[in-house]
Amino acid sequence: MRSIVIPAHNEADYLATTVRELVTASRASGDEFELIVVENGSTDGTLALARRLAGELPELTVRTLPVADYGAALRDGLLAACGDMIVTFDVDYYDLDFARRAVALLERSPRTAIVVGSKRAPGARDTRPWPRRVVTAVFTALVRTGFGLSVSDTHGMKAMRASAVRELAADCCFTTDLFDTELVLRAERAGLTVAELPVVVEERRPSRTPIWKRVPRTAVGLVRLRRLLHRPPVSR
Ligand SMILES: Nc1nc2c(ncn2[C@@H]2O[C@H](COP(=O)(O)OP(=O)(O)O)[C@@H](O)[C@H]2O)c(=O)[nH]1
Ligand SMILES: [Mg+2]
Repeated sequence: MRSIVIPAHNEADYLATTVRELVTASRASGDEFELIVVENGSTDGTLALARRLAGELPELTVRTLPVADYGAALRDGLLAACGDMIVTFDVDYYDLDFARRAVALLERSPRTAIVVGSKRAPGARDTRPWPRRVVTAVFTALVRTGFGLSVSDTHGMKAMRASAVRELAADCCFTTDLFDTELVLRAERAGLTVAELPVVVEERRPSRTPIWKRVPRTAVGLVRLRRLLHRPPVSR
């Protein structure tokens, strides 16, 4: 079975469209699937809406945590997922064709734990505004030089082998913006392969968190993550 995990925070305007589109397309594919929406800290009725949708759509499960935190929501969803393959999407950024290709890659390469949908791999097209592209480029460069990251991106859509990432996700200490990065680094340090596929990034709405807020928070987080993950990657 396949699980699709989507963190959701103040998504009353977009959630219903995304969920319905994903359920309709996944049903049409014929594969068994579940959709897990993990809400936390919303103030706009997202939770009530998600629960209403779950009443209509048997494949949808809604989970909720008290405090707004993207990484904590993603981690909760990964740990709750029942599928052997897990795909993570944003409410405003998803691509079922990426999911299909990434899961096929996981199925044919047993040592691969995670496939990242890379905004920076050759062949990718990132339509976000240039300041966000620059932040992504600098962030990835720092993680590649500072942590030995092998892929060209850690944020955004991913497909994962549940048996490989469950324990790693449970071990992750960082939530908010750095959960994805810690998870990918932990997979590499466990000697697992992290692969990437280029994606086209077309967000359905502009970013809601200004970069001037995100950059200092992420910089401090990276220093703390460096201290936590001081061991070098297992050589392959
Ligand atoms: N559960 C949860 N989800 C969040 C939180 N912040 C963002 N998200 C979700 O994470 C995804 C990406 O968020 P978005 O605001 O589009 O971030 P950006 O595109 O990186 O600026 C969306 O599905 C959001 O609803 C949060 O605090 N908690
Ligand atoms: Mg977004």
